[in-house]
Amino acid sequence: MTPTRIPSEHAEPSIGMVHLGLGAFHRAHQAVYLERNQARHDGGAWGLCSANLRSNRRLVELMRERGQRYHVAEYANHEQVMLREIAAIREALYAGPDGEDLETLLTRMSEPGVRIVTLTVTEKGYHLSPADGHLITDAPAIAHDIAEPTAPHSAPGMLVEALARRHAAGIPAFTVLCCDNMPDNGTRTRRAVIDLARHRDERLAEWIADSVAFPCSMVDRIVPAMSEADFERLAALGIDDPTAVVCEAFSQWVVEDDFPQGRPDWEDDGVQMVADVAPFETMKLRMLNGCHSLLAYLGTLAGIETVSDAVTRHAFVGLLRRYMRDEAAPTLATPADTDLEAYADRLIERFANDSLHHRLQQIAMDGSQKLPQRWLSGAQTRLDADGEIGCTALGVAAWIRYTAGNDLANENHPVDDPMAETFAALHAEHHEPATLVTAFLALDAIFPRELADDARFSSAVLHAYRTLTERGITAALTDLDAP
Ligand code: CS2
Repeated sequence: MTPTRIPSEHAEPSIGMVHLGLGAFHRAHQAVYLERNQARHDGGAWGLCSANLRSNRRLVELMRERGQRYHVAEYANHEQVMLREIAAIREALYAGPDGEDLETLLTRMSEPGVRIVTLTVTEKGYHLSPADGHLITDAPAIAHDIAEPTAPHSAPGMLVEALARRHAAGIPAFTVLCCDNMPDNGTRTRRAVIDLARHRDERLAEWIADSVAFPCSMVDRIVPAMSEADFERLAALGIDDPTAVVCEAFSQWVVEDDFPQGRPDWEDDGVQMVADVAPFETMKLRMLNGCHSLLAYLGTLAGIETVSDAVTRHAFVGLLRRYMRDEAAPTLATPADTDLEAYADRLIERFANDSLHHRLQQIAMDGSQKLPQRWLSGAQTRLDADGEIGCTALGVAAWIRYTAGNDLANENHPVDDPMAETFAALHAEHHEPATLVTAFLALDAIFPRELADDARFSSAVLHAYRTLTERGITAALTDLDAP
């Protein structure tokens, strides 16, 4: 295979944007759009300062050693790969409690030249209740930031402190652009920041409410965590880069156009700038991420390791198609010009990309934070219309079984979730499917009351749970077809 190579040759941009959450997704998504922008402007005003807040200090060190130049390998399939060199990140920081860069990060966020702060800190990084979006003030990082607001630990805390400094210095606020997979992600981020600011100073909270824009956005690109095998594959292509990222060729970014302090001319880099992101966001969360989570829990229970392995099985593809057609698509106010059938076909193709080795366990993590927007709000809409919810109920049953920490053949897997201890306690306490399912559905941080109390939903989950655990996955899938 001969990869196509795109080197980075532009001049150094000045820093105009700070990013919180320097993970693989940021490097393979936002930074790639900005690389294009900087190539067109030979540098320009929108260089990135990107920080890790709590984890992966080593990555930051490695990036610095390499002057923040790294590679993104975009695989269309295993014959077609594009190797991009990215130099969009001017500065990499580690702002964790044991790091020395927190002050540098806050200083950067307070500079007048920084006009946008973007975030990919994952759903749990906002410390909002997944079910209703209120700020969890007793989460340790938030409790810390309420007590010690000038040396924050959480992403909302960093935003509040930086905005407080700008306010005090008379510097206009930056725009906050959330790039995590949450519904109304800008509105949710706004809530986290304003609620937290209120604990500190009501006037600051009001200033934020009046003067900070929190546009919503939808991000889409499949970027698996890197494995040793990925690095070896890249070495065979001549790329010896411990900070490289592998991803799919597909990429989409839809952004609400609300940037009072200015923004890059992103529309010329392939970003869709729109007035309302919600139809795009809901479609992507329920269709793509909803399917991902179905595969993650059912596939892991069946001992399958990756997304592409799972979709070699007809029964799984059948489940995804049925879920998208009968349970997700009917709930969507589709963006103009969207053909949902073609969108669904394209998703199945993307899942089948076997160059990605996208591990189901990676998707399965943090289910408590993901289920509401991927499955539960859609299920409620379906029930309101007397529609189908069988695939979603099977997904919820599989997730409950998954949180026991082993698969249907009793092979163990880690349960990586902020609520993992609660799940373990429920499994230890309840051995009867009926009481176990009832106890899980009573977790109101995840399940809205109306849905949990709907007998159509709870009995479908219980039925699916019994079938899955007593008769296996094939029976549970076949059972969906039963009248
Ligand atoms: C995945 C997403 O890990 C997960 O939960 O569903 O990261 C998914 O790969 C991206 O949202 C694709 O855009």
